Amino acid sequence: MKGALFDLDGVITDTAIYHFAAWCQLVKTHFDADLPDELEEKTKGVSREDSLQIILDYLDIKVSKEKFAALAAEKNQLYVHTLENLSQNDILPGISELLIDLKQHGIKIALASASKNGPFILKKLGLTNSFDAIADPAKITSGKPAPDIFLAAAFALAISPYDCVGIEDSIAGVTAINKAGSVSIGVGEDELNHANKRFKTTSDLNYQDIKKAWQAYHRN
Ligand code: B16
Ligand code: MG
Repeated sequence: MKGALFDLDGVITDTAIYHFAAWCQLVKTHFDADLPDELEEKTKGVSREDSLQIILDYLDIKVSKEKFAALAAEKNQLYVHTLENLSQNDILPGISELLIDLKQHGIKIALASASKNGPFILKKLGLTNSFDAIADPAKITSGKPAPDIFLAAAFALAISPYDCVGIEDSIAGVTAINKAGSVSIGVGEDELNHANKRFKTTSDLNYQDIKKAWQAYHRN
């Protein structure tokens, strides 16, 4: 194990509620509609544009290209506005310790988030220096569940994806790690049973158990 590829939302900090609140507000304003909770799970880890398409399909609404771009931009404004007070206090439990432990064991660390706000959020959390690389989601062809962002993150570390673990909280994200050929570490419930190893919460994540999971996978 040489590299650790981290998802952001749901693993490092919990911005999912802000994403979904912004989508709900957008849809209420423009279409006077409400979104069911299950759409939060369906848009987790999914790019801004793909999330908007999922929401429009659910509402059975078609919009022009221009309107689509304007809606995506407005959602982002609403979302970024809610991030204003984000700070070190918003780092999920166990993550700061894990990042330090990985570094002490010589493991390189990269961000593999679908979010174009990733660098801004890491800065707000005071974690920019903990990362050796940040994969740019604007430069990849296909979002999660495609493996592209995890492949880009491993490439940015100059490490083979086979020598990396990926840490994810979303269904699409775990699928993406598996397709990339890295060892998938899921953080969540049974919906992540396709992960090579699953932890219930970020507090349960630790270097020794992650390393064991990596070794067990490579023994098989
Ligand atoms: P943005 P992750 C994902 O982050 C979120 O889970 C998802 O809800 C969001 O649509 C996506 O980032 C894009 O974010 O609009 O900020 O570019 O889980 O991949 O870290
Ligand atoms: Mg996530």
